[in-house]
Amino acid sequence: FNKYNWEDPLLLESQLTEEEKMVRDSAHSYAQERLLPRVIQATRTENFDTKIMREMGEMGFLGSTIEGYGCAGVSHVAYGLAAREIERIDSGYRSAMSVQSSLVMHPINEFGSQAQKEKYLPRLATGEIIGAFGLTEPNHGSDPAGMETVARREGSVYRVSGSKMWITNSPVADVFIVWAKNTEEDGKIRGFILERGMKGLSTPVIDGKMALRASVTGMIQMDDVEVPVENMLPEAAGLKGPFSCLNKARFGIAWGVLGAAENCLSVARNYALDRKQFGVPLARFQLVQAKLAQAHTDIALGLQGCLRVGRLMDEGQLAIEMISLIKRNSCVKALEISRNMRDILGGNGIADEFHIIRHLNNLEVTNTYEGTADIHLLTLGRAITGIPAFAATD
Ligand code: TGC
Ligand code: FAD
Repeated sequence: FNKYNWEDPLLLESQLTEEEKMVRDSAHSYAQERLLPRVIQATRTENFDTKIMREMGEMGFLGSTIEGYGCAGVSHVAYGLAAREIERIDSGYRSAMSVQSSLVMHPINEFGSQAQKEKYLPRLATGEIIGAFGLTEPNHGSDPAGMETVARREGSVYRVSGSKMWITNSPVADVFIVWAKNTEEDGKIRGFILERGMKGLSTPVIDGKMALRASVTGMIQMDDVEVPVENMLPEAAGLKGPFSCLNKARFGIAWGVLGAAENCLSVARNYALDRKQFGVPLARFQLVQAKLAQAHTDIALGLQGCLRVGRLMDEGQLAIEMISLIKRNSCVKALEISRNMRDILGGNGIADEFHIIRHLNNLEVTNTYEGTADIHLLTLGRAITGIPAFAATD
């Protein structure tokens, strides 16, 4: 038998290509050298440094799976590995990368006109402009089909009215992918590209978040915003449009949160080896080892699941339920791991300098956004039974 390598228990490294390792290594160095020194202060002051978008652009992390338009054109596995390294520092930084890449650049690349691609993608890829994605509304989170935002055609423009809530990066964004019901033409949900400066558009900050404080979150309020017809995404009709963006972003979250969990495990392991109680290191106690071993197991198996789904995406073999399976599994397990690792640090577990409490709070959000853990359970339940159980009328 080979010697067990607890730092790479299922030999993930041997399953990656040279290009994937290169992307992972450069994301690791960037995150450790540039993001880690900023994160505690950013969290204390609830501040997102927009320079981070340009730095990520320089590193080739924005829209990295897209071919052309200045994008890197790497595999989905490479995208996942980068998300894991960024989220090892903070979920908020991975959110910024996810939204720009999967929720703004992907819909423009997938559903946009050639003119839209040429106008927006190169500047989004460098981080020169920042994007936001507006699906959730004050009255509609898990059920976006009920959205109240409307787009009414009037000659060469659409008039868009409504409000979007809990929108990552909206207060600092230059462009907004907004999903609205096109009430007067086909009644379908359509995507529109709005730009800062359009009359009737405002993006107030949502203050006082106790989680994801290094990320800025706000609303998108639209009061009869005049949007040129050429700003509608021509190839997206119905909920399939926004949902297919979510597949990509949820995939990145599934990888990312395991990076946060790995950081919690690493901090707790070092602490348990150093800290003595009853005359021995905490790591000597079976109950502490059990927590570490469970976390280690969940991370190892979770990463293998993410890798498998990434390979299937790259081979064009994805079923959407696979994303629900890994997004929910990773988020639920990472949250539980962060709670158990925080416990190992006792009182120090709530101090921000040890990082775990910040991850724990962030992982409450990752469990909620992009489909709550229970919504993903119901997606899997529907696949298993053939019976949708989302609404009382289903
Ligand atoms: P349902 O009837 O199931 O589907 C409607 C249409 O959409 C298609 N579809 C999908 N297409 C692609 N990918 C998917 N994952 C898809 N899921 C469904 C489906 O085939 C159907 O197409 P068609 O042609 O038949 O019309 O829809 P439903 O209304 O019953 O809803 C089902 C449910 C509850 C699972 C869904 O609404 C849902 O996922 N709700 C959760 C909402 C959510 O995830 N919101 C996320 C907002 S964005 C965000 O949180 C960003 S955080 C960013 C960050 O900071 O990182
Ligand atoms: P609700 O839908 O009201 O759900 C509340 C509870 O009810 C949950 O536990 C849920 O699981 C449960 N529930 C709901 N329906 C059912 C059901 N059928 N069966 C069983 N249980 C159910 N959205 C965007 O569009 N863009 C963004 O950039 C974005 N960024 C975000 C950033 C942050 C920090 C946060 C917190 C949220 C963000 N969101 C964003 C919104 C996010 O996607 C929603 O919060 C999420 O989809 C849940 O919607 P909700 O908050 O309205 O909760």
